[in-house]
Amino acid sequence: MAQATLSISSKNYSSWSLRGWLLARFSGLDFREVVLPPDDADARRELLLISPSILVPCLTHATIKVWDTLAIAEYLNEIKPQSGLLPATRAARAHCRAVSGEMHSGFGSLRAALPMNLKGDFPGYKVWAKARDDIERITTIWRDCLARYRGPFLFGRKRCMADAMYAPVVTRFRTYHVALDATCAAYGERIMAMPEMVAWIAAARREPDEIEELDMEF
Ligand SMILES: N[C@@H](CCC(=O)N[C@@H](CS)C(=O)NCC(=O)O)C(=O)O
Repeated sequence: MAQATLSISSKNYSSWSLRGWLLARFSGLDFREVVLPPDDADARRELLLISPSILVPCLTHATIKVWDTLAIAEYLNEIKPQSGLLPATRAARAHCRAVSGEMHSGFGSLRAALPMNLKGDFPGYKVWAKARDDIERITTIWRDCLARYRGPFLFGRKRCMADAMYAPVVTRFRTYHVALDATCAAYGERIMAMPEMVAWIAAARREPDEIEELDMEF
């Protein structure tokens, strides 16, 4: 039986849950997922007991509890150093941490304007200027990484922390029909084709429909 549990919430709406879950899957950790319904007051009380920040994802590994996605990524890298969550060279690791940090602490305009909604499909969606600046920066990061480390993933052959961090951006670009250059579009296809993403999206589609108050930054 899995020694670890990962608490997450809506697979359709919760981008941080997706990131934490992908990180755990990329690491190869044997874990059980605990899905807390985000619109249920009892579940929120349960979350309060599980996660000190009252936010998901939260990883419990034996007696150790880790919350906040970047902390989870670093913890997983520590317990599964061969999994490639961070690249092999110090310079690439520094770069990977920097672009992962940018996603973790930034791109607020993009997150507010284009919330993750895997079941949504909004052709012709008007993207406001500040969110367009975020899109410009994100696609510059992707192009730079793919050129420097030669793909197919951001830091080369293995999926890493940065790919998990940007996966919900890939889905947002599809949901809101954001036009991309060929390099970024191909990267997006690659992320969407990962078996982990296919499984997550299938589960999101099985979730009950619209939780209206979650049709916002989440
Ligand atoms: N900085 C946090 C952000 C986590 C976060 O915002 N999680 C949202 C879901 S995507 C949440 O738990 N919301 C709980 C709630 O609103 O009840 C991280 O990196 O994990």
